[in-house]
Amino acid sequence: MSASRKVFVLTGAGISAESGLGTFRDKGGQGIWARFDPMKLATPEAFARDPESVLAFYDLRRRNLLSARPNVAHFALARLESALAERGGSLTLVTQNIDDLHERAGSASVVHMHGELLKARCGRCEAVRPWLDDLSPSDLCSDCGRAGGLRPHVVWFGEMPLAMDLIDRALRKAELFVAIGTSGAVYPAAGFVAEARAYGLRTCEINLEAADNADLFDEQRLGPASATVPAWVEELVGG
Ligand code: BV8
Repeated sequence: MSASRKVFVLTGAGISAESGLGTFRDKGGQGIWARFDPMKLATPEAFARDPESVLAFYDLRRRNLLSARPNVAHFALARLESALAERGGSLTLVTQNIDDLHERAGSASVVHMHGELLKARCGRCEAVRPWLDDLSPSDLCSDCGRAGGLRPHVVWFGEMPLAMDLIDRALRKAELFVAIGTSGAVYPAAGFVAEARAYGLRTCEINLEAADNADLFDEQRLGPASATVPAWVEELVGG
């Protein structure tokens, strides 16, 4: 792996678990989706039906995020980004996470394929603006001045993920595909490893426990991201 200079990394909730942000489907049944029904809170239909409950759900997660801090796994990926650039290589960092911990750890280029919790989007004029406070149906859009259209700038189930063309182009150009802290349960992200294999990339899974699509990876490194990710980055660009 150490020869690889064009690296594609996909992260999931597992990389933010040690920053105190819940994962969705952890075995202990304490994941977010064990406590909240995604089909009642993370779909456009749910938002149309009951905007208050949906917005309250994201208010809770936004407050949690504002009191969270990036961990050593986030910092290791920021280091990898600059180290590869110094070597004429490149890192494409795609995350399913809606938190901003990669950016707070110093990653300059992060592709949020499922959106960003600290931004709001107006359903009327499509404007996207930073939003750090709770969000309510009576809040006015600062662009079109209308109320009732603002929603978290996140991708709900049944909605098209963001930057899919960019992601496909980067997958075709990369030499190594690494999935970190993701269970491989949600598509199209869970399908990237198969695409990577089809394009001839080496594939590696870094996870606490084997993902649903673990058999599609050439290599596996199991353990908490705080241990596995810095060690992997050191191996790739250290010394
Ligand atoms: C779409 C934002 C059309 C909002 C999210 C094909 C087959 C079956 C179903 C489908 C299919 N194609 C589409 C679907 C439907 C659906 C889907 O996949 N359903 C699933 C449930 C079966 N997909 C969609 O609706 C997508 N849209 O398909 O549009 C289309 C089709 C083709 C091309 C383009 C468009 C939209 C999906 C996005 C939904 N929004 N998030 C919000 O956050 O509220 S998804 C959300 O859940 C996350 O973003 C993430 O994607 C997913 C959670 O997964 P993970 O991040 O992997 O987290 P999880 O808890 O599951 O796992 C954590 C992992 O970490 C575990 O492996 C654990 O072992 C590990 N871990 C834990 N602690 C640590 C650790 N690892 C290391 N260290 C630790 N300390």
